[in-house]
Amino acid sequence: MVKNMAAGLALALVAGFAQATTPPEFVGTDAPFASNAIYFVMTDRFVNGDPSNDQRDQGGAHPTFDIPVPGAPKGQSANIGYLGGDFKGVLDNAGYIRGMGFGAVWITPIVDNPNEAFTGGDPVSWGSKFTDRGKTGFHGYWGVNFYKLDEHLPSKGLDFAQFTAAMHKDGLKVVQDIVANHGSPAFTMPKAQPMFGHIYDKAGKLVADEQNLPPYRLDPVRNPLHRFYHAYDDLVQLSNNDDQNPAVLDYFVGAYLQWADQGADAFRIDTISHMSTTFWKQFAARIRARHPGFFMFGEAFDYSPDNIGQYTWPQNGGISVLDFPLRGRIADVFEHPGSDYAKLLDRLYLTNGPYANPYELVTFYDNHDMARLDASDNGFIDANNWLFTARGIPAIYYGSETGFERGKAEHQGNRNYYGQQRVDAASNSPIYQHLKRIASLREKTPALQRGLMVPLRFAGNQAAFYRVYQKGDVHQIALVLLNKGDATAQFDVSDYLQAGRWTSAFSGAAINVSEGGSLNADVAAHDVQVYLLDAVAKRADLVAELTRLMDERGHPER
Ligand SMILES: [Ca+2]
Ligand SMILES: [Ca+2]
Ligand SMILES: [Ca+2]
Repeated sequence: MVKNMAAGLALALVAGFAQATTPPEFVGTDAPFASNAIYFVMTDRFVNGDPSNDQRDQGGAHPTFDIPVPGAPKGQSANIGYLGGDFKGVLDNAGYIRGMGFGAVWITPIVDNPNEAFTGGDPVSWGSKFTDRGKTGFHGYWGVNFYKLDEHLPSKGLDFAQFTAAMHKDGLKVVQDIVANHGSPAFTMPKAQPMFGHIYDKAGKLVADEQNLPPYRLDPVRNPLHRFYHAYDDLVQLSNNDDQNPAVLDYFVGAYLQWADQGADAFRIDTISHMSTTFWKQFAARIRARHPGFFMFGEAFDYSPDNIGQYTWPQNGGISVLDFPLRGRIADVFEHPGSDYAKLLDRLYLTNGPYANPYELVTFYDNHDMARLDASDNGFIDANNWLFTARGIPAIYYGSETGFERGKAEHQGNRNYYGQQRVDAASNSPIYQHLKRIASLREKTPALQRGLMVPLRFAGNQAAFYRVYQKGDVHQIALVLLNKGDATAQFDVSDYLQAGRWTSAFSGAAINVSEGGSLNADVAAHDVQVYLLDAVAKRADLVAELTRLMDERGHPER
């Protein structure tokens, strides 16, 4: 009897010991890439680091350099020619980007684009949409040879592999923007132009040619050069790659493996919804067979979570997406003072939502394909304070750190040249100063990068939530308090509040919270405060809520 009791006691001790040393895991995502915030540059429009690759005389009768958009109002401008930005311009500013608190740079497509301005399509005018006549491939999205670098980007001693190696040395990952749905504009030219509508293989051999024919006139059955394309159109005059053709899949897997082998760390996939999930599943599997865990996120330009969630599911390739549904609400909230933070809450989908994992979505407020955020400096500051503390991986479009060309759409200045002078002056901008502060905090705070999110209060100008990351040696509870109002806000938090010594992430000041106590804090106008408790979650209702969030994180069928 005594012996049995001793055995029972020993078992209880073992169980107690195991419980004490291995607390449950509370993790939004473990994808290593989610630790990085992303700075997105349109390479040609960031900084011209090497004038010798500008190709200023390119194009003959259809020159490609510096083509202003006609019809600009006085004092404004936009441009559809190349303006000189290149790998060297990005690398020269790696310290600037890293210093702001970013861990990755997303660059526009690097592959060879046509060497003339396009003569078909509809003419580009001030503010026009879906117009390409007179435009060049400065943006990179008009691929012709997906195995070859465009001549505007590299410098001597700085090809893509050398670029990624140098960026890595400076602490930055490289997100490569990839396209598989389409090539270049392929029809409606008054006279067929070289390269447009063509696709070349690694050896430089022509493998596809639209021959300036309208898609319905293509003959994929008899003409091998038409087989790459669907015989129907998709996006404006762009060739429409046939996602059912195994040769198309092989071509793009081969091309993008080549660039991954040369050091790309992640892919942003253009126009993902214009190809089948069958294609993407095979594509992702073949990339990850050689590069396990390779992070990818797609652009499905669609504000319906029902439509875009499917790409994230494992059966469709497990590719994350840009968070368009949340982006719509972010613009609503931060472009309009007096708006309600509650608008953001129902686009987070923290449990049983449409996404395999909402913590892996790439969050943003604007990009090159829509009007830039039309907000005041305070609106940008508030938007950044939100993006860098809420769930997801923040992506900031170049120039947003100074409110560059705010409110402007494509062909109105959205993609204008930023340049070294603006980079050098950026630290004078209050947007930059606040962005650097919150991005640098996210960079050193695992809970803000990858922790579960526990909403507390989203109302009017105030939002309060926890982020909790608990795994292995890391156990961190962050309390985020956001105020987008014009006056100081007082927060009094007691829900799920664990007792202990909390510290202000910015000032380091300590606040002791007793059992059942509350945390009172003032947050200045258009500001954020973050309080950290480096402790295992042990308050019972907090643990219960974190367990529920963990169990129900993401799509129920994932
Ligand atoms: Ca250049
Ligand atoms: Ca070219
Ligand atoms: Ca398509």
